[in-house]
Amino acid sequence: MSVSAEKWAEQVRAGDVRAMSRAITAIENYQPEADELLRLVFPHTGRAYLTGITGAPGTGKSTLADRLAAHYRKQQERVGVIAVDPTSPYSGGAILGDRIRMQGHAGDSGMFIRSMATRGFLGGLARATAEVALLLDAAGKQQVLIEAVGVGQDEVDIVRLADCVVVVVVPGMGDDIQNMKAGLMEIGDIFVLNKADRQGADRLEQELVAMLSLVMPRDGWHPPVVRTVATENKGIDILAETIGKFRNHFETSGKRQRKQVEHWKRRLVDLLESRLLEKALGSVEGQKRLEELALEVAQRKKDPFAAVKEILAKSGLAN
Ligand SMILES: Nc1nc2c(ncn2[C@@H]2O[C@H](COP(=O)(O)OP(=O)(O)O)[C@@H](O)[C@H]2O)c(=O)[nH]1
Ligand SMILES: [Mg+2]
Repeated sequence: MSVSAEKWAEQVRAGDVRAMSRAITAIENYQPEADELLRLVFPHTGRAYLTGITGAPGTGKSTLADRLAAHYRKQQERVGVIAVDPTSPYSGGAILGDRIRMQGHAGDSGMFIRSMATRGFLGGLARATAEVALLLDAAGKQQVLIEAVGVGQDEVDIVRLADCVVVVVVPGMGDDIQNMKAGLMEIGDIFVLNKADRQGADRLEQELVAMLSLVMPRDGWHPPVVRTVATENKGIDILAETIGKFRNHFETSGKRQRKQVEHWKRRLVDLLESRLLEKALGSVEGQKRLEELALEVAQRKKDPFAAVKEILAKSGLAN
């Protein structure tokens, strides 16, 4: 490492793009210095507002995130965007696909866009995303947008770390509501009916509203439906306003703190789990011993409880 962790943390806090990129790579690769960096910047976090944007591929999440980001920038808010969607047109702040869409943000120092690799993550994608969000928070980004395809548990975990979860649906995707994952229905704080320029928008809205009326309001909040045409920048201001309302609702009712405590409880358990695993099986011999024990258990030479007991004893974790 060419600079000290302290210097690095300072650069991150100043929003230095190279320092941030290096930090994100360190997080992605689970490098020990990432922990040290996060430890140093942690006291300077807790100010960013995290909005998760999820929905099926092609519903317009990237377009919405992009437009929402532009909206916040117009209000002089600093924005960070994390795209956990392999098909997203962002790449490390550069544009891969849709040039026109991102052109407006190129060279804007108040905006940081990062697309995360989605494969082969140690400790899970949700962990890496949460840590990158912390980093953006430390760098003074006031609005952090997290785009994730809403398909698997991993993605649900990703958006769960957000303060506000926006679920995007579009007309014309078969029996839309019926196909929608029950999990998505439950985690959505705000539903966006994007591509409202398309046929079937009215019907979908009716279905959505009917469905949402059956969902119990959470702490007095009824998830509203916002119609947008992201490509035409329509409805973005109302979406931003609705996110603001949600934020106010939870901040004034003190529920945000409770959510945060829940969040950190989960994160602490995750951390503990990975640290314990590291301690128990992190070494080369640990891995070898795991293989041997698994074989012995498979051959019924040993029972799994004895095997675990042995691992714990070896790593000094048993009393
Ligand atoms: N007609 C229409 N097309 C849209 C709208 N929003 C996004 N799209 C298009 O839908 C496609 C997928 O958008 P994208 O943002 O990449 O979706 P993602 O996969 O959910 O991130 C792109 O071709 C967009 O230009 C919209 O409101 N109306
Ligand atoms: Mg996308």
